[in-house]
Amino acid sequence: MREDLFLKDFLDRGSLMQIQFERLRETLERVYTRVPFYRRSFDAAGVKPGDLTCLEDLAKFPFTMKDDLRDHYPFGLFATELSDVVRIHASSGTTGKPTVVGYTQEDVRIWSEVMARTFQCIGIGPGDVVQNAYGYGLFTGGLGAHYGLERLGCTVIPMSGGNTEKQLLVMRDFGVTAICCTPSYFLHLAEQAAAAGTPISQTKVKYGVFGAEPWSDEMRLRIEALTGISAFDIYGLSEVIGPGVASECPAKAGLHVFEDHFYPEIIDPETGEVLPEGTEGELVFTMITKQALPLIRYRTRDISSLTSAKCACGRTVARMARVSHRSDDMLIVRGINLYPSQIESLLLEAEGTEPHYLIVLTRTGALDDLEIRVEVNAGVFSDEIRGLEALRATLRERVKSLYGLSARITLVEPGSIERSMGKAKRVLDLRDKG
Ligand code: DLL
Repeated sequence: MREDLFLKDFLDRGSLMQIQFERLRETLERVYTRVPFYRRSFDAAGVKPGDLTCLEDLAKFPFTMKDDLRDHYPFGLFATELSDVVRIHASSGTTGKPTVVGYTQEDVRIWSEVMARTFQCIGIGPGDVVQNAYGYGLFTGGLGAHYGLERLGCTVIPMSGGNTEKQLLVMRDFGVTAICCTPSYFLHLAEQAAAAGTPISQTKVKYGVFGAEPWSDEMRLRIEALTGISAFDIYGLSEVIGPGVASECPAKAGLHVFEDHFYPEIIDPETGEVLPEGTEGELVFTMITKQALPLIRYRTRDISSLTSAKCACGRTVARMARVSHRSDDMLIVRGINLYPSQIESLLLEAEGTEPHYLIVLTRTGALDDLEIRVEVNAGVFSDEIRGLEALRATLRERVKSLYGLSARITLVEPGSIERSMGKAKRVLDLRDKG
């Protein structure tokens, strides 16, 4: 029989919304009395916690931005005493100080619960041997997945990231059935395993639990074809809790949001207006059970959409579309907007390419130059010049027809683009320095 914990994903929407409303009202009261920043921001917006009479009223409340966390670095937005905080994590931004988050004992319990629900949603359970190759440390991936796996009763191997040879040894010798890491690191593991003559398809690994970075459907197909595993997308961010915000199920038709803890909205990133279901926009979360750091209407910058239609798996919680990009990872090249994820799909649709690429932006005078470096498989690479030239021309044309931009396509040897143990780096923007 399914444990009570998991029944939470199958509640009727009316009961779920009642739970959300009660938790939300309590949270608004709590932050208003305990966090000076929220008292000021609610007062400035002319709203009081009591103004929430239905879930939609949340739209009257102000947003929280990443800068608000930075401005109150490190613990200024905590709603509990530091002595009640049992864990600190942080995510390193691209610039400056890290974003610091904290958890009470109860927050850690909830985090373990939502991560257990994540794995259960995928089909992982007791009896599975899970290699956890998300980084342990300030990054939330390692410990978040670890606690969820133990809560569920799986056998967890706390590998952390890196040390590829040992990862492959453990995978084989310990009979690993599921692995957790970034999709880009898994690709690296798969390539190294194949090169060593012991491909992952010959191990017991069935499930890949991948997240922490954007990855396309084409990337999923490549991973599955290469290794024979089933690849699942999981989503989360430190500010909300870490991993455990949303997860795919075997239907792979969007990610189930654990809505009894995280209330999602989609807004227009320009106007801040709440958008109707099914419309693409920026994801915003309000944490309705967090104790140490409950953020109200936190703007993630991640672009997605929501549906509350029941899933084929029977779950009734809302689903978010896979996050293919962030509102702030858009590249503007000669005035044209492009996203690394679109380039990834375009490259991987072509035959002969490998799922490793780097977008390099430079500037000559006033003009931006776009170079796309992509690895090609060994067959193509050793092919006659004519074959390479034809692939280069195909890719150049595809970029041209999609964006109207001329890109320099550089086909490089397999294995020559730097691999990452965690989040992959896809863009090298040298324009400001040049
Ligand atoms: O990456 C938490 C996590 C760990 C999620 C392990 C999944 C697995 P941060 O380091 O704070 O937290 O980065 C959060 O990563 O706002 C997204 O932009 C991106 N991201 C996370 N998961 C996905 C995903 C962790 N499945 C930021 N698809 C988020 C696309 C993702 N982007």
